Amino acid sequence: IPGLKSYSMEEVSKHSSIEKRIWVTFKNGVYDVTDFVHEHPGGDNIMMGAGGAVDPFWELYAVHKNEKVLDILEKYRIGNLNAEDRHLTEPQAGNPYSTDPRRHPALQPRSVTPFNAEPPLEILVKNFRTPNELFFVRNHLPVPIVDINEYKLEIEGIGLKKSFALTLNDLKNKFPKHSVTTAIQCAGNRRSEMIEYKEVRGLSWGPAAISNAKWSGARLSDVLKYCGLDLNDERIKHVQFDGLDQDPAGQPYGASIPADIALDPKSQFILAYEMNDEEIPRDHGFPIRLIAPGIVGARNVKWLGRIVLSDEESHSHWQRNDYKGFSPNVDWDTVDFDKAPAIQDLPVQSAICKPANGEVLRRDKNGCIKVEGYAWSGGGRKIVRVDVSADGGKNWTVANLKQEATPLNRTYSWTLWEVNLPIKEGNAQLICKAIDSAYNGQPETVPPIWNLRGVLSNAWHRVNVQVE
Ligand code: MTE
Ligand code: MO
Repeated sequence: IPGLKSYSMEEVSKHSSIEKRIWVTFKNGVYDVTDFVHEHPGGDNIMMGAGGAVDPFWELYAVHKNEKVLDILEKYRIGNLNAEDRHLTEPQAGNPYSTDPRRHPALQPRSVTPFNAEPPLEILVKNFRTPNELFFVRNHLPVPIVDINEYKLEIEGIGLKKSFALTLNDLKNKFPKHSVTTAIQCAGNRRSEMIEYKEVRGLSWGPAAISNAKWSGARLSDVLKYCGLDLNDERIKHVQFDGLDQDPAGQPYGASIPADIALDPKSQFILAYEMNDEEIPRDHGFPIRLIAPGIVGARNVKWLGRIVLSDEESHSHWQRNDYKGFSPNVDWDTVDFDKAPAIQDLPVQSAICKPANGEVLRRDKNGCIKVEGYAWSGGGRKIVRVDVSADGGKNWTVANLKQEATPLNRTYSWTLWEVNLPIKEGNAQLICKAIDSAYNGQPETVPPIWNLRGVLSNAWHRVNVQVE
């Protein structure tokens, strides 16, 4: 825009805190976005661009690529970037997602860059172990390219005399291979039902942001014992995990899990190199992924690069300022992320996968229809019952459960269920609800559990059908 004041990049870079005001550049414009910071839908991620160009971040977080966003930004314009510095803001050649792997065409994308997708519901319940290429994908950043000859897993922190760097071969050859079957569920699974009630910030996941697989690798506890760690060292409160995927500021995706769970050999934490007996696919964490059975998807860190034994939680954005639950009346002006614990365990969940919403069905000779779905609970709690209703919740039929013969408090894989449900002709609402081994159940409706990030969505699942 001619006539506006011209600034150098050096000048812009001095404005990278609220006190000194926050300036950013986009293309040739200079913007003072200080007053917008608290309204930013991506929270304090905006601070990653403070004092510099936001172009590379916008390449990554492609939600910005629409006119509404440009209109908002233009309101904060204070000047132009001087001609000499314009080359600094030009996006680097190539799209950071161009080296992402190819995906199965059946996966339904909820966002393409980064790639987030879920399989169709009726396919999800066909297999107790979800095939690798159909397992839902939740990436925050481009999939990192890992050279297997260079790969090292770094281990450091409290209780270790020195830091360690283990190769993939070390992990495969120095430790017994251990397998665990576990479901991984995103905290945002079924968020779309919360969005239907009231808008939230987040990807509009249906009920298939969950999948189940057998994972194999070295036990975390075996690897740490090999490093000389006393697993009962009381000084260690959290185990932090960093991925090899990084944002443009060089910050890795990271998470942490309380030490008393992560370091307990019975928790079966695994540094996995196999998924369903195959090499882990790139989308799911090649070459090494942390498997934290019973713990929310977000902490099952993919492309694992570093483990830190610490007295505090990971400082990652996704640990401290995301993936937390709040009361329905908390909004973006009042939310205080320090006040809520990070989601670790997850509440009991279930969903109807067949028939599909809106389906027209015929009854069998006994006046029944077949209904199928999944159920799962966090913390290793086994599903003990699934109730299904064909009349909006007046009468319930108990479903047949297909599950592993694992103990009540250490069942990490999901339960698939099916039921022949007596039903009348006409329009009907099918409902399912599950009970876990702690006798926890699901809430009846969304409003009392609605929250601004749309996480922990586990109300009774409802599907409308027409019976002829
Ligand atoms: N690990 C890394 N390094 N980067 C990520 O973006 N996403 C997390 C978790 N681990 C993520 C990650 C989230 S939020 C979820 S739900 C699961 O991975 C999804 O695992 P999947 O893609 O194998 O289904
Ligand atoms: Mo997630």
